Amino acid sequence: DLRYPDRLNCAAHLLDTALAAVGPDRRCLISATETWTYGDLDRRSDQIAEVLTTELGVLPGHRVLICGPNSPWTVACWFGVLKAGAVVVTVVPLLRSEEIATVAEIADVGVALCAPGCDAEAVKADVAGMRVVSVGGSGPDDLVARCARSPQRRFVAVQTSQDDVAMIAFTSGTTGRPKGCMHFHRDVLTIADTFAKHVLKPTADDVFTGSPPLGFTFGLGGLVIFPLAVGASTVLLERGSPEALLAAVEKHGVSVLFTAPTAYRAMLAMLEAAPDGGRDPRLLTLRRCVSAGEALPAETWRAWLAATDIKIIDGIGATELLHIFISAADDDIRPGSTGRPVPGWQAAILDADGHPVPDGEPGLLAVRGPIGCRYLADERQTSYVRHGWNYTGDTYIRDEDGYFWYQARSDDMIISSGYNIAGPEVESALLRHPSVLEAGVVGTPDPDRGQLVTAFVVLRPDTSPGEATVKELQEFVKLRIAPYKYPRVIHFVPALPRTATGKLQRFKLKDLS
Ligand code: 3UK
Repeated sequence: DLRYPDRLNCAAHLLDTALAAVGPDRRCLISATETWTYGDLDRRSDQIAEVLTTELGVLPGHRVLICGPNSPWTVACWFGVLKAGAVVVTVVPLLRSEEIATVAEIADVGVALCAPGCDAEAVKADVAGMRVVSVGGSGPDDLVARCARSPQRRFVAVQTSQDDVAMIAFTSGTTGRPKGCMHFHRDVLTIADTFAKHVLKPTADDVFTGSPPLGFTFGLGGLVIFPLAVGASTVLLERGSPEALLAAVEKHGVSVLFTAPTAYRAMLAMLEAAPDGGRDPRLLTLRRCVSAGEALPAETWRAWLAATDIKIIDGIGATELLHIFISAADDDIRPGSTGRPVPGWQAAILDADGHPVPDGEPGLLAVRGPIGCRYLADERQTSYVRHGWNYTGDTYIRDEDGYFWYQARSDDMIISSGYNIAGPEVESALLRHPSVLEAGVVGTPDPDRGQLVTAFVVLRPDTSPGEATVKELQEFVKLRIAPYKYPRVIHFVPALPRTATGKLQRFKLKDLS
């Protein structure tokens, strides 16, 4: 049942529910230097709302940009802005000032809350009328200092409607002008009541951690909304490298992990078998692992199962639809497949005209459910939302049992000598070779074949990148998938270009060759 009261402020609702369930002294946000209880988060977000409304002129409906690392203060800003009835605008950190300025202009941002890492002054110069306030920096104007001075009184959260916009999340897309995706207050609760409730099933005793930035809705859901909706605690890492993830799991007894496929592979390369051949002693508390952002190859899923006895939950989500809408669940898992629609969601494979494509054949993934895509002032709305469905831009196959198998981003399908080839399938085949750590496969222009299947491969440290290895990898692929798909060109590289959210930047690979 996804009905919510008409008057709904998702921030106040989440915190009030958690406080009623676990009380104010329960640990909520844990960072390298601080531990905040639920009471701390409630009090500090009240103070932020107070400062925003009384000192910074923020009114309900105003847009407030938050640019900060995964930290307790970034979370407090998120709750404070929403309690004030304003709209949170999120970006992933590490954006350059020019990109932040573009986002600020599209979203008509009045106030920007920026942690020290974010180039606040540079942004200010570019956006007329935007006030930049530092968070966790120094000086009397810093938000943390303002909060310390503000009266210790309760802020009565603005009574927004369930379908008032709560947040505008900018897509982590790798090309083109950034798109702002608007989501309602009810949408924030809906992700906890669909994917989290039916698939993840967390409890108040769980400890969450992961690598995605909070400015990316994968991170916001997995590291803030899901744990807080059940009164659990969450470990926020400023740098969620694979080393840092392993260390955090051990140090804080983490039970739920959110990260992307590359990080699972990198962690596997670092794991040590316990003396009895069992699980790495650092990972004993781990219970659930979620992977999203790009496809999880069956090989990675199997290797993680062998090392940890945990079945990774692969799920596809999108900024447009806030979080995960197709996923594996408990024992309902086919390695290499994304799984089936999350309860509450429908998915279909359609052609461009909205007609169904038969099972077993590739087509466009179309989904619909409790959350929809609403771009902020962007004409691309009508290419994402068509025929009553959200077209995610992915090519998928549904099998006869209803499982969805990722092929590629639709505009990344390689066409070589008339064959359609999905780069990720070739990548999965390469990853099965013991010398391959990472692989990225793209189509590059070729006068004879139209496009050539070209692979970029990161080898394990002990392998030599010579012509013999090229031949060996090509033969290896030919034996495992249809031979016409094998990479005719293989480049060895030290690393693959990826976004802050773990996605392979295929356009950069194309430029490299
Ligand atoms: C791709 C996947 C195969 C796919 C996201 C979980 O990634 C997220 O949002 P973005 O807007 O990108 C969306 C696109 O990414 N993708 C994501 N997950 C998978 N492809 N298998 C997967 N498991 O192309 C999709 O259209 O950056 C993921 C939760 C929230 C999110 N925003």
